[in-house]
Amino acid sequence: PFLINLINHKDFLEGKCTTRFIDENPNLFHFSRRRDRATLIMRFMGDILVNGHPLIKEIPKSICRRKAPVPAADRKNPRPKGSRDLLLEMGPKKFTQYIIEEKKLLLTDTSFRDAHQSLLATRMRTIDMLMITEIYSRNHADFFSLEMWGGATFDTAMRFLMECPWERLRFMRKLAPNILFQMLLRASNGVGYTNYPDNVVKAFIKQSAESGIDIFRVFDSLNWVTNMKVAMDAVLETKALCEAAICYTGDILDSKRTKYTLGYYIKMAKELEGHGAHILAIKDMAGLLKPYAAYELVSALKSELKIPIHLHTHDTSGGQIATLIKAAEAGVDIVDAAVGPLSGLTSQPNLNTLVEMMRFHKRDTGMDFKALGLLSDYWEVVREYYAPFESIQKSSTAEVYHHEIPGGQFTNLFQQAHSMGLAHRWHEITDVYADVNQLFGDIVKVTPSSKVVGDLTLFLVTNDLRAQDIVHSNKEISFPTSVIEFFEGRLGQPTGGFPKDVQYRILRGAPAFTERPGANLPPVNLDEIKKEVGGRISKSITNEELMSYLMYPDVFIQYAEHRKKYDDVSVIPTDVFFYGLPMNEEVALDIEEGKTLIFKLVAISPVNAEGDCTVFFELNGQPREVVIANRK
Ligand code: 3PY
Ligand code: ZN
Repeated sequence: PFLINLINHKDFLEGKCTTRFIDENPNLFHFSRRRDRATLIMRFMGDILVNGHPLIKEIPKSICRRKAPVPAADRKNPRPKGSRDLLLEMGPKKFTQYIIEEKKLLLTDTSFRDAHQSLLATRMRTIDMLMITEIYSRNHADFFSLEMWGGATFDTAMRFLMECPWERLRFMRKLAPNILFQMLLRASNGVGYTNYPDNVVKAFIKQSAESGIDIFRVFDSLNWVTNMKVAMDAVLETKALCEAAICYTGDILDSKRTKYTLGYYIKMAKELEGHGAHILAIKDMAGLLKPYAAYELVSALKSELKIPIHLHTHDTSGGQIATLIKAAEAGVDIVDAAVGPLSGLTSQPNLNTLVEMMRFHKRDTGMDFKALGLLSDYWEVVREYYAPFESIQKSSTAEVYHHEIPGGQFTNLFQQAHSMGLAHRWHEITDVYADVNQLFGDIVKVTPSSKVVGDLTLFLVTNDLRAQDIVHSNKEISFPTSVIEFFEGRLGQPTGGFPKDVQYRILRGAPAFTERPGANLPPVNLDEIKKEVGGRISKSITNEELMSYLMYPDVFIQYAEHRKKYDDVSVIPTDVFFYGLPMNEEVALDIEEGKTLIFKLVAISPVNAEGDCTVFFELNGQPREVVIANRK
């Protein structure tokens, strides 16, 4: 088998091997039998039936197993021309000019990313996205963009869903080549929670653009422009659009809040434009930008900048559609919204409603009511699959103006609190969150700075401490690592600096950085790590997988082991993935083009003396069984 592996190796065939070839290719020694993918996937499905899915603590009373209705589309004719076709045709400069001249209010649909990040703890799976992507491309080529990648989706895809984020991107790209794909990038924090070395950030961006991203929304969690430049420069080296963000916090209309004023935002926006941004984003991650403030901010930005403006908000207060409308009146070019069933509360405002509210106005989006309704019908059913991940929040709330928790953090923080047995203390948690923000000197709160505030909040609540106790008591406290690192300056510098007394207390007088964190991180040897990881998982890895490893080393290894053990579980429909296949029912899995596996569940044996169950299936009509250790 070694020889067969060797003579089939691409580099060997091309005569490119050196004397180190064998050392550099550990996979040559990987003489695996031809993997029987069906058996591996069957093992996963058997495990779910016997032990349940580890993410599902409580099976919902009624499990939704309805197929989400996919609208009809004309698949015979070429796809309509979309925003991506225009960008490729015109290039960034002309394209942004076209945006500015366009009268219509342009729309980004966040359903594939922020909407489920904010409502369903980012648990939406690739299969539910792929089923509808082509419909977007054929029936909805009038969207400005689909926000469908980045933020927390990268981490959760591997950590919880056991699927590859890059495959999601590439498969969606294939199905919708005509609409712009947009991602959220945390500047030097990539799609992670910490600053990465500059060469990692650059390599990640280059790979993301090659794999299909057209617009990078780049933001820094402390609005520290110094920390955004490496990422912005790297985007500007690709053919993609660089959309740089000002993160909005506070209230520009409140004259008592003197840190985050209109002048502060204008100054930052001009700096970003000066650094080459193609588009400016107003990233209102918690939904604090009130309608009249939006009117002032957008009007001022429109008169000060030459680049288009793209507004993002969250509807936690219930009033943010008014913000979008006032922003449209002030001339905002593009706004984010989510299709009805994935909108509202901590997600974006309702896209279908916004379209109707703008109907017959001079900035009418021109989008079709019925076609959008059909998208809603699809997402409505999909949301039901994820019932266990819904947050407790049933209604919109003005409380957000007090706690300022970003929409994308809200459900995650709640899930965390829930798993720590603190769900019943949720309102206390949101109060402490607001206190911790004040303790930190009123910072911009967005991933990862918001995670630091969240970590300290949960720490204080579990230890029955108050934010004020930190400075005023001499008690020995072992703070969460993220809090120590934040005060060490590892995420960067907050506006106005760190409060000195709090910093002294948390670092116990140890010194902190004041320069850009990435400037102190040595570059990573990408080739060496690639080989090392290949050795660890006995399989050579792609550049995309290398990026996954660099962002999340342990999570990637755990995901890769899972994939080796169970193959690609992303092909399993969501109801079967989370809740198991019902008895005597069939499921068809398309494991690759032209290859379908049809599984039917026939029986599950009682637990035997060894603690195992046997699960009996029919696979494409043939009896198959799998023995599963009962861990319950
Ligand atoms: C993220 O970084 O994931 C966000 O959604 C920030 O708002
Ligand atoms: Zn958001």
